[in-house]
Amino acid sequence: MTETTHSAPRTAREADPFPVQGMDAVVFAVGNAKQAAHYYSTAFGMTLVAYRGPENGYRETASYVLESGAARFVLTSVIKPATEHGHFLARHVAEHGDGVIDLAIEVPDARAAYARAVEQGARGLEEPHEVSDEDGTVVLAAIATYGETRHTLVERGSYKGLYLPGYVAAQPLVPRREKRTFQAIDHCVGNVQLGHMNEWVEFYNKVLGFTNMKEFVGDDIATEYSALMSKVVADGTRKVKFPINEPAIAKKKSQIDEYLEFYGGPGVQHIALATNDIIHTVRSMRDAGVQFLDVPDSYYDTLGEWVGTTRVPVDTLRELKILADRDEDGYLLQIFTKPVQDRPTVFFEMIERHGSMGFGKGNFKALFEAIEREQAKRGNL
Ligand code: TYF
Ligand code: FE
Repeated sequence: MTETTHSAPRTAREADPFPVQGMDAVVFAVGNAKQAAHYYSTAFGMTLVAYRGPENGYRETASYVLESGAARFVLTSVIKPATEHGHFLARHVAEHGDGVIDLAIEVPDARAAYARAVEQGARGLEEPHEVSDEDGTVVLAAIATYGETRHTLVERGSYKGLYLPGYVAAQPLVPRREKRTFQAIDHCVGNVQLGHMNEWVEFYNKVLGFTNMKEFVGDDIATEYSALMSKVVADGTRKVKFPINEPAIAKKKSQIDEYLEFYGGPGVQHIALATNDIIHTVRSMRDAGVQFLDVPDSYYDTLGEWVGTTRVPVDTLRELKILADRDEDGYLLQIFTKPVQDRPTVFFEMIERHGSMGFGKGNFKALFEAIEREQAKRGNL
């Protein structure tokens, strides 16, 4: 049901044209960063570590830096627009609602990365420049990607600060959890307009030297039940993975069209967060009031037959509505939140991988039917 192409990860001996160290941060522009910081602390178990705002001389914006293991979120709100950036943030939130403005990537050499990206056709947004404080120097540059989203290229070198120059240490908003809810960013998914998926896949191929992963949603699934097409690009080490979706014309209105309509254009659809204990993750998030997509009982009646045994008994998966999938490399457990703001736009996935490098293609039918039930409730199907 999905087609297979072969593009294995690069071996160490092959030079990577665009070496990356991993995701640096997911930066959100939101209407109320103070309250969002509280939500990601209490509901996602993240820890506030740094802050920048009026109290330390930045009167235009407030930014909260939260971490969970290697994952970093930055939540930014405009307080009173003064510069071009402040006006951009204000307009971004007005047009798109809460959303992701930046998928920042850590690179060993931001100048080289920027030069190569622009030479390969990327639109430059910020020329490489140094920012410094008493903890050292960071080199930043930025390029545009789909919609109004950007990739800031962050070269940390030996910088010792908590995030970036200008940020000060902040105390956690709630007591630190005994155990993290999640450990890392697994993948970040973009939604683009009908007919543009391949353009953006080629953009990542050419500009960032990313290669296509074998899993994708082709025409067959698109017309049968998903109403979307999807391909995945990743860096040479597979640390940064970016699936790109576009709507497909099917019997029903595509969930991607719903997103594009309510976000007001292309943008980040979901962030997948890696956990090593999805049972703990889902229990603690559900206890804190996070809502997940519902999965019908019938899914679990046949699950054991095709997925085999996993770390978690089927009854527990059923109780928590966790999905499971298996491929030639292993298996994965995953679950999807409902959209986390009133607009049916950004949501999260929690994923526990055991060998599988896939994205849960065995679950696409059950998942897309669950999303469609939510679309129908909103009157958008
Ligand atoms: O990232 C993925 O590919 C999976 C599956 O609208 C998926 O999480 C794909 C499209 C979509 C929701 C989930
Ligand atoms: Fe995903």
